[in-house]
Amino acid sequence: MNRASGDLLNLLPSSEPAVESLGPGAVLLRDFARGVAPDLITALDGILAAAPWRHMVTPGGHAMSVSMTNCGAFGWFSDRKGYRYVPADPLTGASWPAMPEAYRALAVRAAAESGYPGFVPDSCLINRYEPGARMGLHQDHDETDMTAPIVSISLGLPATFLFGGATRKDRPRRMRLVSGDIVVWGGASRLFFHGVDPVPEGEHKLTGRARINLTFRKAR
Ligand code: MD3
Ligand code: FE
Repeated sequence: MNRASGDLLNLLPSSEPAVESLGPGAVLLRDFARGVAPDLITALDGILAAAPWRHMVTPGGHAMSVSMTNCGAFGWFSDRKGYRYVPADPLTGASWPAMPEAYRALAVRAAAESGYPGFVPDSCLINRYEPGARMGLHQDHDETDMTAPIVSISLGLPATFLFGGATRKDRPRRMRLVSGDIVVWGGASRLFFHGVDPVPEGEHKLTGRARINLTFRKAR
């Protein structure tokens, strides 16, 4: 017996999240971060004071339309020399800001709810999409331990997420992610191609003209 199995039982109050499977190892927790979203945005101000938004440059020499920063022991970084995780912010030379405990705890709880107990994130890449910004289809393969999932928290403006397959030619499914949604990508989905369509114009009370995505990773 579980929440999805009953009819009358589902009328009972419950603090359990709505858990939806998206594919092998991928789980959508709709609204999971909604209540704490304002606190997550408040904590972001402290991170940005030390590590401001910047448009990273791809090895091909193009500035990404998404602006980024990081917190945690390691941060994802890209320039002409390639993609990699680094312990210090190349912009300032200082260590990346610490991962706020509220961030870490939420990501660990989301992973556990999704079937990944013992997730130990050491990196949080923070993406900022202004209207028009997008992320082309790609795989996340710069991490060492592919048995660890990636936890993604959407905040602010909605976006259409592209969820592909193991090869670039697998036609991606499109799904809308809104503020407060968390997706946990593990198992076979961990190396699936994915991306984000250009974010439509809009205004959100938490973030203004922006979508912000927190992605928790075990980099090393
Ligand atoms: C799906 N970010 O930073 S969520 C990224 O919304 C990235 O900002 C997107 O893709 C965003 O690399 C997507 C995170 C995500 C991360 C890893 C995945 C989705 C994934 C791995 C497999 C499938
Ligand atoms: Fe990605």
